[in-house]
Amino acid sequence: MRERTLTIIKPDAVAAGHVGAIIQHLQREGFAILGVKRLRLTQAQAEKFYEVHRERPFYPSLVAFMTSGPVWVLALERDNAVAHLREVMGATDPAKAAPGTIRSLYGSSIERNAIHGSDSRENASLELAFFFSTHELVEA
Ligand code: 3AN
Repeated sequence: MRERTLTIIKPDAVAAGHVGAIIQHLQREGFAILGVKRLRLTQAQAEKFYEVHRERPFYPSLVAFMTSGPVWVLALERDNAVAHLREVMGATDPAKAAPGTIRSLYGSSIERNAIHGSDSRENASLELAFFFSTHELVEA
């Protein structure tokens, strides 16, 4: 079933010049891009976005990293988009991510892992609404 999900190309991958390659990778995987924004997350936005991790020891460092430079936020659509993006991204730790996955190719540590992808359909809806209003999502 056709479904939407959200990805963030993180500051490490943006700074390293991997945005073009990552977008090409996603398009080759059949994702249509319904919306795109390049922005720098504020402290408040990053804290809210990663709210579920607030109690984790890596939270302050994660928020600092995610606000350290510009990110690209993309609204994506394809069949089974949420699960497929998770597959294409690879495991959280790039060292454990399957060969050929985006994190394996472009990530450098468990924190600086190149890309975010929504982990459920519910979170995809919440995360899409966090960054885009409905009229900003344009059908392919
Ligand atoms: P995923 O992004 O694979 O869904 P989550 O939701 O467990 O992984 O973690 C959110 C983000 O927090 C990761 N993308 C990564 O940047 C960071 N992170 C996760 N685990 C760690 C860790 N053990 N140490 C440092 N950063 C972490």
